[in-house]
Amino acid sequence: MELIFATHNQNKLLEVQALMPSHITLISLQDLGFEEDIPETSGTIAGNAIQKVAYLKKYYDLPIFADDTGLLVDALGGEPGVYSARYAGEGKNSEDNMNLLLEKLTDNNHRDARFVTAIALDLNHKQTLFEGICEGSILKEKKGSQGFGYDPIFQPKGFHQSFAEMSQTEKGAISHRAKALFQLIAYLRDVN
Ligand code: ITT
Repeated sequence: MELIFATHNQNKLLEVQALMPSHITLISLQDLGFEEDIPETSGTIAGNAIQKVAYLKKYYDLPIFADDTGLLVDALGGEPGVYSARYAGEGKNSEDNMNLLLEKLTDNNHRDARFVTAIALDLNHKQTLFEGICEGSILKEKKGSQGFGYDPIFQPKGFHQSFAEMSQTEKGAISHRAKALFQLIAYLRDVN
């Protein structure tokens, strides 16, 4: 089957491509030549995933899914959460976002955090939501150069490396995104 993945984030696309079974053909926004920004103005992670799918649905009548992800830090009351992409402000990048987070946690030893991914699917005009969570903690400094976003400062629970020190396969075995995606894949297998 063919499935549109409504993301402009090439790193997400690569992670998802690596985990998709061969009977599902992923169509990227690049494949479609769709360059428009997709609004993400909902107050929740799940709401943003639903919003991205609904936006693309206006243009394409194919099965579509979208991923919205946030990093929730306990000591900051769940920040940056739904604001993860623009934590340090509009026009800022992942380095700025990580620096701000590290600054806010300076001298704080309570560093528990989790990544939450919501995947929204529209299949034959029926909407379904899947969620994946990866528990971990925020490191005191950046470690590693793989992955993307907040990966250099996030250490998943039970591991001694940051996500950015892991290969794509290692991250893909335990990540928030993989957990949500495996549910999506199982759902698609059951409905077909
Ligand atoms: P799309 O909306 O086009 O899919 P995006 O980069 O805007 O791409 P999100 O809103 O879901 O994606 O991401 C929110 C922020 O969280 C953004 O800064 C990402 O870099 C970061 N992020 C998402 N997934 C991540 C992951 O697996 N590891 C580290 N950071 C991640």
